[in-house]
Order: sequence, then structure tokens, then C-alpha cells
Amino acid sequence: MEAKFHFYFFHSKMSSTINNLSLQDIPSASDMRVGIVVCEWNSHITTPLLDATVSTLKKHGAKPEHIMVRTVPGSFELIFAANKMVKSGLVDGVIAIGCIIRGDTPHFDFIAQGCTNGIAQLNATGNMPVIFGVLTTNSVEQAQERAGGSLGNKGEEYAITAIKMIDYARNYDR
Ligand code: DLZ
Repeated sequence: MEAKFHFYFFHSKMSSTINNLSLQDIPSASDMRVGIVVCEWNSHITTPLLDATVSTLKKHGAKPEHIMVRTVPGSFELIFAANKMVKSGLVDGVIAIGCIIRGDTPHFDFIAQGCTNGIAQLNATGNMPVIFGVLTTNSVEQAQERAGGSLGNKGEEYAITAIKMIDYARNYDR
């Protein structure tokens, strides 16, 4: 465990990245159970995010039967559903996927803030990582760019972040 921490510390300049996310030394997910909660709201965005998340988990060794996917209406419900998954003991980490797009009313701010705070609270108080896979954008176009468009698919980042954080948690559990 110690050697691993040192490795991360001394190799801060990573050449292979998705944006700022290092793609080097990603742990195997072959023994990881990952829960995913995904929103129906803006499903034309959340579905490609989900697809990329699942395919990236599999690419890194996760077994299909160890990936649990559940659907909720909107991003505000992610908190409740993710909390249930955390407490179920059936998974090692959770990825919450949603897409909140700014509209004409202040609703965007309340939903985005509530969702962010709720997921942050789960991370601060729970015993496993809950990955914040929620796009908050000013337009549909911005969301599309990040869900398989010109800026890639953030689902890949969610999956890799989940794998890294489950591995991180395990290093403390041992
Ligand atoms: C109500 C609402 C609005 C206006 N916009 C979004 C959105 O852009 N993305 C999203 O995931 N959910 C939205 N919702 C639904 C709320 O998340 C929630 O489902 C309802 O307020 C019911 O609790």
C-alpha cells in the first residue's frame, strides 16, 4: 500500500489523460461491484453517459453481473437512491448520473445545489465513494458536447474515477 501512495506522489506529471484525469495505472475492476443510479430527466444525455460509464467499467475488467443499474426520475432523487445503494452493502461504490440544464427559472440552481450538496454529504459520511456524474450546463448543446460530442463522453471519467476511488477505499479498509 505504501509503495502505491509513493508512486502516485512522485509521478504527478502524467502523459496519458482524459482532460485532467490520469489514465495510467488504473486498477483492475475485475472484483469491483459498482452501482449506478441514472436519471430519466434529459435521458437523451444521461443514456449516452450511462452507456460510456458501463462500457468503460467493463473495459477495465468489471463483470457485467457486478454492475447494478437503477433509474430515478430526476437529479434530486439521486441522493436518496445513491444512499440506498450505499447502505445495501451490495456494491463497493456508486456512480450518480444526471444532467441538469439551466432553464428560465431559478429551479436549476436549487436542483443543482441540492443534488451537489446531497452527494457531497454521502461522500463525507458514508463508507464508500459516490461519484458525482451530474452535468450542469447552460444549454442542451453543452450537455451534448460532453455526452459523446466534441468534448468526449464524461461517462468514461465517471467510471475511471469510481474504479480509482474504490481502490483508494480498499487501501484504507485493509
Ligand atoms: C424539475 C426539474 C427541472 C426543472 N430540471 C431538471 C433537470 O434539468 N435535470 C434533472 O435531472 N431534473 C430536473 N428536474 C426534476 C428534479 O430533479 C426532481 O425530479 C423533481 O424536482 C422532483 O423531486
